Amino acid sequence: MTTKAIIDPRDDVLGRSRVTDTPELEIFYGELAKRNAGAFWKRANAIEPWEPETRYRPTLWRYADMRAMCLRAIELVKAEEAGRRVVTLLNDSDAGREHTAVCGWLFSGMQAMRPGEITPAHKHTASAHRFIMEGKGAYTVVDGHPITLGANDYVLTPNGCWHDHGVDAEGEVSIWQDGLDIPLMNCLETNFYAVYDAPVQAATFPVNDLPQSYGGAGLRPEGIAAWDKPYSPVMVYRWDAVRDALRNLADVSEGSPFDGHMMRYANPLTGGWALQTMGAHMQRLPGGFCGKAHRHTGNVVYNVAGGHGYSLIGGQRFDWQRHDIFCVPAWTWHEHVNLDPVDEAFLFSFNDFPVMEALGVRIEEVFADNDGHQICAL
Ligand code: GTQ
Ligand code: FE2
Repeated sequence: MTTKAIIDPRDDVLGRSRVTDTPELEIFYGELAKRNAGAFWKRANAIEPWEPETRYRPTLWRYADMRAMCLRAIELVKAEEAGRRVVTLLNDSDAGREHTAVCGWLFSGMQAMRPGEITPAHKHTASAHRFIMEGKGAYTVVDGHPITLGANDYVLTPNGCWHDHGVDAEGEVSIWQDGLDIPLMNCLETNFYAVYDAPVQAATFPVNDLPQSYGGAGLRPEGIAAWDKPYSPVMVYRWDAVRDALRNLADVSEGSPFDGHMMRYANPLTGGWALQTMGAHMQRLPGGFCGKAHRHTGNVVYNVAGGHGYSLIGGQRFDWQRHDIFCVPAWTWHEHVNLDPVDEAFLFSFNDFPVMEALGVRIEEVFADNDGHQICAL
């Protein structure tokens, strides 16, 4: 006879499964299994945890290390044969490998292109966005809108849009961090893919027409066709403008005790997220900033846009510097520290918060003990 072990003492209450298995029940479970059926009470406590139990681990990728891997990929595989020459970032756990997930239902990779190379035009149901880590002369074309890209720019490839990328022949090797919701789309079984009937799209609009129409100083263009798409018309958010906006905010605000000065890459027409399924932020940690800990539903993948410091994630310390990438899995305590006493640090991040919000499950908790700071395990 097997006895149901109550792992969590909180489970020994009415409303939780407390069934003691008997030989008759074991036979019954076998009978159910033959009928593609099961006993809910066998699984109830596991599939209804008291709080979210992520299978993902906080993970950090050093840019110095991963940049070398990107350069090796450039030597080893042709861009046109790879389709996209991307080194995927995989979580430091078994979780999500079957979905090529970095954390939760998010995908991330580092895309490397040499001058003169292109990524052939295609489209998919998955949405994409990218943070440009280095390079010169890089560009993307989104539904016929050409967009030039510089270091620390953030650019959108909304779901269903044709896109191709490239680097001008006179440019430099370019390395981008891509974020996509491929795992989510495959989980939902909604992922379609198509290739364009030519390697690159014809530019049907002037270069940078969308950011130059919609990206300005709280202004909205009149007298042109109304933007009727469910994503941001800005398409690219320029680093200089983002950095200046954060410094301006810092001049007049203390910022958040968790995140310092933080700005959402917003759809200026709605104030909401730029994409329907993924959001992004840039945050500024003032010199000496020592953030407090909180946790929330949703997954976040960070890219260090500048400065050096560390983050305590689930009690573990991760030191970071420019363009290191790290992730914070759902419902995991985290706090950020800028190790420079004077100079500001910047963290870019992308997340699945729009999904959490759309589903009514965006939940946050503040770390109350120890003056708001985790005890570091390392
Ligand atoms: O650049 O279109 O990292 O479709 C993964 C899938 C990049 C892209 C990725 C993609 C792309
Ligand atoms: Fe793509």
